[in-house]
Amino acid sequence: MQLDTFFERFDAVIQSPKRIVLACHVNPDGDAVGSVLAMSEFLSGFGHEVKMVVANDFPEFLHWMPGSDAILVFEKQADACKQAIAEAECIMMLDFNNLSRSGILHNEIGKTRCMRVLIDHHRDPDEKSFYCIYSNTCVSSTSEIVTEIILHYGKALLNESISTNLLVGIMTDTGSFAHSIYHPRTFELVSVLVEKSMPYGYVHEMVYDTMSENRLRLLGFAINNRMEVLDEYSTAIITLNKSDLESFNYQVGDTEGVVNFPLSMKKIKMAVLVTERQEQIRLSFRSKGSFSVHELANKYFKGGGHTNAAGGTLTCSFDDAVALLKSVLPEYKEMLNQEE
Ligand SMILES: [Mn+2]
Repeated sequence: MQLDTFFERFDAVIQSPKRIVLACHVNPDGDAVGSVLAMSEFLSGFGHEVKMVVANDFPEFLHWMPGSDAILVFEKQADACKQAIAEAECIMMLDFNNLSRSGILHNEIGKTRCMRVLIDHHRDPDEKSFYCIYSNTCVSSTSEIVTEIILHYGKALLNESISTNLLVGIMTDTGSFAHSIYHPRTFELVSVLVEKSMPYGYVHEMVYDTMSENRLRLLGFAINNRMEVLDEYSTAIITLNKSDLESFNYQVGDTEGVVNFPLSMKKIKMAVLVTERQEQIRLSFRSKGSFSVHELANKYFKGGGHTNAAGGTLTCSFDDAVALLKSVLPEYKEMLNQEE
């Protein structure tokens, strides 16, 4: 959808007060939570009655984010979430490209017939299901898009809490400005946000320097004891099963970022983290350069995302998931070993 069409339709949506529900992908990360919180406050300023709904809880290191207390978590507050979704006159989905990525919310949102808006930066958005779409895969984060949308309505609307939440979204989706930055505009937007946000050092510390001892030791264990380097495929795989996670008293968010560490080796082009969760196996993929983990995650692991970062889930056993991953590597051998 062209930008002017988006704003024409988005304008029509926000002109008169409505009951709006904001939702994001399952296992919400900093960008999902940041963009939802910022959009919620922005829309509330136009007189809308806004409810934020997520499938499951988000990591502890995001719980300080301004306004996050108001987020309804389906796993804990199913009735309130169902009611909010059923009563919504408009549902806006941020930081995800397909209803199927909304986890347990999928069924509830699928039942509704109200207007749907999509704001996202993942590949292959499901365009059919949305009336109004702002999808750009060449930006760092959904929070970057939300910053552009709010700036369209005026810089004065960026107050301290909105700016802080958007800054967290961009900061976390770029690994603290290390990757996924495709143009200088990202830094221009960050500069605008930092002018209004809580002090930059405070925000960074709240996100990155609030780990528990267990979480840091789990990272050390993962790299020392559970990382397999497959030189033949320029790939490193970290596998953490249920008992590994339990022995470090795993909390939501504790494996966040673990997958990025193997990529810091020069010889590694792709890193994969496989974790055993309640009823499923979760895979996180990261890559350097032109190798697309989106394609791989999409083809074999019921997932996708971005060229250099993607996720997937399987419902098989942990060992089968690891075996499947290893079995598909030969197909990508040439691409993984290509000089950039
Ligand atoms: Mn994102």
